Amino acid sequence: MQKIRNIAVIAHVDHGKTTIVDGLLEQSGTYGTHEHHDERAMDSNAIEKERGITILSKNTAIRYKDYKINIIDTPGHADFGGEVERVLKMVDGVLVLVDAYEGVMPQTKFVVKKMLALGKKPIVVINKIDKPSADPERVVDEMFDLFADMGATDEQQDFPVIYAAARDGIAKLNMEDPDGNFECIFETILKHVPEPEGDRDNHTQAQVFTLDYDNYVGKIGISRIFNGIINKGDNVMLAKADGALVKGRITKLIGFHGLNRMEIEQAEAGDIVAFAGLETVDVGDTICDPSNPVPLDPMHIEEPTLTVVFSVNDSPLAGQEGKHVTSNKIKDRLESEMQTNVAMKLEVVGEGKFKVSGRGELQITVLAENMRREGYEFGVSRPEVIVKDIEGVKCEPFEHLVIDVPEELSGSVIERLGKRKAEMKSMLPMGQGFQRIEFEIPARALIGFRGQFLTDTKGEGVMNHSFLEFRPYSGGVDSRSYGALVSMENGETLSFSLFGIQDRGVLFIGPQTKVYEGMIIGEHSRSNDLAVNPIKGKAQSNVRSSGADEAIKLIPPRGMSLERALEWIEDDELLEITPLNIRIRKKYLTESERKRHSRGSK
Ligand SMILES: Nc1nc2c(ncn2[C@@H]2O[C@H](COP(=O)(O)OP(=O)(O)OP(=O)(O)O)[C@@H](O)[C@H]2O)c(=O)[nH]1
Ligand SMILES: [Mg+2]
Repeated sequence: MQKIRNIAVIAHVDHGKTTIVDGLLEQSGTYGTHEHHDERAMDSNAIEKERGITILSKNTAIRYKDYKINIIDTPGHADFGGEVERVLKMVDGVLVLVDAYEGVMPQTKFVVKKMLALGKKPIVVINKIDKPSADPERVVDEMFDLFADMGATDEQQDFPVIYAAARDGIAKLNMEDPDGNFECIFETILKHVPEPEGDRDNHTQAQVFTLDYDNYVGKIGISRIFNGIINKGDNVMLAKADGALVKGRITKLIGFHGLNRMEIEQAEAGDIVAFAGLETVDVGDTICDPSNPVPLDPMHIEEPTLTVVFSVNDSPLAGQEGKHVTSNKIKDRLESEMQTNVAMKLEVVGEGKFKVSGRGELQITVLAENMRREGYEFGVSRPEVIVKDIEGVKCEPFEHLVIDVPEELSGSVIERLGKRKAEMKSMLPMGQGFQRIEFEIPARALIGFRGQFLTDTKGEGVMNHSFLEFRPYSGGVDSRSYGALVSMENGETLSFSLFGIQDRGVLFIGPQTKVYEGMIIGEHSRSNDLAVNPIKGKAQSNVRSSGADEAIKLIPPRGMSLERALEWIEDDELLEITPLNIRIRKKYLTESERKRHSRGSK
C-alpha cells in the first residue's frame, strides 16, 4: 500500500486557506525548480484570480518524505458551504485555519460544526500571526470554546495547534518559538491525521465529490477510492443516488501532482483520483465492482435558499452587444451549468424565462459573470428567498450575521437591522474602537443590506453571514428606502442634462451613455421614482455663452457592479446584463404601463 494522508483545508473566507496550500506545495518541493506559478495558484479560474476568492474546491497532491498527501482546498464563502461538507467526507483529517485577529467567524462555526459531526480529526492553524493586531492566544481560546460548544469528542477537543504566517511561509508549534518553516505542519499531518481506512484487496468502492468537464473527454468525476483498485479501461458499475445501477467503462484515469494532472494506469484504496468515461456520473455516485456493487452512503446536498429569474433580454438595446442572445442559447448554457454545479437548480418557468436557484447572491453573480464573459446577454430579476412548507408551517431561510463596526456607529446599525427584523445575539468589544455584534436575521432582510451598511459605516464596517436554518416566516421587511431616477427618453446622455438631474439623487451613469425609456440611471433621494430626461440638450440661443459648458461639473457616477446592482433592484426592476454593460431597468418601460400594472397589483 502507498503511504497516503488525505486532508481538507477549511476556514472562514480569506483566512488564508489557498495561501497555506501554496506554501505546502512550495515547501514540499512539489513545484519543479523551473515551474512558473502564480501566487495562490490553486485559485486557477479567472474570476477566482480577480476577486481573490476560492469558488470551487480543488485538490492537489504533494510528496513529503515517502508520503503522498492529498490536499483539498475549499471555498470559505458561505454561498459555497455545501461543497465543504462533501469534501469533508473524502478526507481523514482537516486543517482548520483561523485568522489570529478576526478569530471565530460565521463560516468558521459552520465548517467546524460539519467537521466535528463527521468525526474528523482537526489540526487548528492560527494564521496571520504577523498582523500587528493579532491576538493568537485569545483566538486559541475562542476555538477551544467553539469546539466545546459544538460537542467535540475528547479526542477532537485535544487538537494540536500550529501558529502560522502562511503568506511568509512561517509556522511554529508555540508562539514563543523562533519562526520556523512548514516542516512542523507536515509532521503534524503525518502524526495526527489517521491513515486512510479500506483495503486494495476489497471490492472497489469510490465516491465522486466533484465534477469537472473537458471538451475532449466529457464529464470527469473526481473521487476518493475507499476500497479496491481502479485501472484504466476497467468495466465498472455506477451506483446512483436513486438506487439505479449503470454499467460503464473508465476510459481515462487521472492522477494529481502539484498543479498538474496526468494520465495514470492504476490507483488504489486511500487515494484521490479523477476519471472519465461515465457520462451520467453525478456527485455522490459510487463506482463499484460490477461483481459486487455496494454503494456508499449518499451525500447530503444543500438545498438552495435563493432564486432569480434569468430571461431573454427584451430591452430596446437587446441583441447589440451579446453573441448569444436567444432563449435556446441561454437554456443550453444554464443546463450545462447544472451538469457540474450540484448546488444549483434550474426550472423553466415560461417563454424565455428560467428560474435559477442557488445558495446565495455570490453564487448567482458568479454564474452571471461567467456567462457575460462568454458572450451571453440576458436579464436577471431581483433575488428572492425560497419559502417552503415544513410540517404545515410557512418557513424561510435565516442567517447568522456578524458585523464589526466602529463603536460610535453601532447604535445606528443596530437600529437599521432592527427594522429588518434582526435579533441581536451578542455584542463584544474587539479593540481599536470596534465592536462585534452578532444577529440572527431572515435571509430576505439581508438582500440589499450590504450597500446600505457600507454607506452607513463609510466603508469601515465588515459584515459576514452564513445560512443558519429554515424558520417560520417572519412577515414583511423593509425594502429599499429610495426610489429610482428613470429615463423618460431613448438616446444618449448629455452632461448638460445630467447636471440638472444630479441634485435629485445619485447617478449611476455618466455622459455619452446610451439610455432608453424605462432605464434606471440613478437613485432618487426620495422614496418615490422620478422620471427624468437625461438627453435633453441646452436650448439653442444666438448669444454665444462664454465657456458655460466648461462650468458643468458632474459628480462621478456610482459604479454599479453586478452584485451591487443585483442587491439594489426591486421586484418591478431587472438587470440587463451584456458582455459590455450592466444596465438597470424597470420591467415595464413606459410610465403608463407601470401605472397600469401597479394599479392592477393593488
Ligand atoms: N498578513 C497576512 N496575510 C495573509 C496571510 N496568509 C494569507 N494572507 C492574505 O489573506 C488574503 C486571503 O488569502 P487566501 O489564501 O486567498 O484566503 P482563503 O482562505 O483561501 O480565501 P477564500 O478561498 O476566498 O475563502 C490574501 O490577501 C493573502 O495574501 C498571513 O499569514 N498574513
Ligand atoms: Mg481560497
